[in-house]
Amino acid sequence: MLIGLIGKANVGKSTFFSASTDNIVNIANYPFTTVKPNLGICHVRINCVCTEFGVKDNPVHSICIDGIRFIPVQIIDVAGLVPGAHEGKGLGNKFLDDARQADALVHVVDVSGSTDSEGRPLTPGSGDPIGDLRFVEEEFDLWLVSIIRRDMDNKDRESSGQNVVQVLKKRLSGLGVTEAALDKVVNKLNLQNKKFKSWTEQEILALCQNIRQDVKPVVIAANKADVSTSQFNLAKLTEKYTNVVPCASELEMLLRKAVKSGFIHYLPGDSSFEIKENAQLSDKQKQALEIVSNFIKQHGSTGVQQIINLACFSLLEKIVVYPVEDDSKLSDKKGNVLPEAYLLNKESTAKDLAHAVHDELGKGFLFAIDVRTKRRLGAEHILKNNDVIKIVSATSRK
Ligand SMILES: Nc1nc2c(ncn2[C@@H]2O[C@H](COP(=O)(O)OP(=O)(O)OP(=O)(O)O)[C@@H](O)[C@H]2O)c(=O)[nH]1
Ligand SMILES: [Mg+2]
Repeated sequence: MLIGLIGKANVGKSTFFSASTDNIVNIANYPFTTVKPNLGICHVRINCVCTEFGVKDNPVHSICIDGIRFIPVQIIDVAGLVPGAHEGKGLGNKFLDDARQADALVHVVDVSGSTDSEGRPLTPGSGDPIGDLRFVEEEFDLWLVSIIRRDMDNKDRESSGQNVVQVLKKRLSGLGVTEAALDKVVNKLNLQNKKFKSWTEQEILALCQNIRQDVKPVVIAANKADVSTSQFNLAKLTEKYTNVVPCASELEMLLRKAVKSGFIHYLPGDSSFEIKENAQLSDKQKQALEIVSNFIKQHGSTGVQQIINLACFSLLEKIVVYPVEDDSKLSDKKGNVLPEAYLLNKESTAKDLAHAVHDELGKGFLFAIDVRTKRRLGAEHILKNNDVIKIVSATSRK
């Protein structure tokens, strides 16, 4: 699973990236700090089944702390957009190619209104977050248009005899656009029988807008919500858009630094933190933590973890499944208890899980066992969230 961070220049995309990955990248209060994409690993947070089973787990790829499991997910931070990016303004929009594989997007907005449309610093409150959001959506659509238009003249003549969906599928490969999704959009716009060559600009744009909405689900990270000018814009944003989460990436980054320095007890996504008794804090550090504490009290969290979880579980509707090899010890062959937690698509089957673990395991799939009920499950059995599953296969993992 890949999350793509997009947005206007200088809104806090790289701060969100750093806060969610512990991977500190260039951050500065001017546009185009990020030129090359940053790819990293963030985590979704869930309640682990180790608590229910009363076992001490030792995960191999995820992390479990006191019954809270963090499952890795990829995240990519790209350069910021400005109006006219499709005409080459700012850094253009070609860099969105780096985020084309994203399953879900986090659209970062400066909800405090402290930047103009090109990302230059402004007096807080004077910017226009809704206007920013709209132009970024438009630039994203125009980037999709450019993909469709790429080599249209030469390639389309050859392919003009083909079904429209086939032509588009080829063009949009690598964007995660399925044939079914394309079919739906083309039919909705009533374009299924129209020769692709004769589509108008308006029709191509409408197609791209619909593809964006259907194929690239979005969470809006209303960032810099710690700035006092945010309240008004936040209310306007939530009125007009769904999936808006107030967020203060900078504060999350500060908390993670405080954890690393051994000053506080805090897990990403917690609704509070505790200063350790022996922490030697300067007045400045105490003040900074006080600001974070007030923000968390008001909003329930810094918003960063909530956004990642929302992308994974609400937008992409993933479920978590724990495969084990030994159903009495809940372990793998090496004795690691609840070693893996897989994020699978809703409606995934027992055989899909086997393939996700290892292709060989999937090929030789015989049956699976639901560890809770001891029931035998067939290949097509649909898994549910939090299932713990043993797979029995003719071909085991080497
Ligand atoms: N108050 C406040 N400032 C923030 C927050 N997040 C980021 N900033 C500030 O916003 C400015 C821009 O942050 P970046 O993370 O570099 O923004 P970006 O969107 O990656 O910028 P480009 O790469 O230039 O497009 C920096 O001065 C950050 O310190 C936040 O949650 N609150
Ligand atoms: Mg950046």
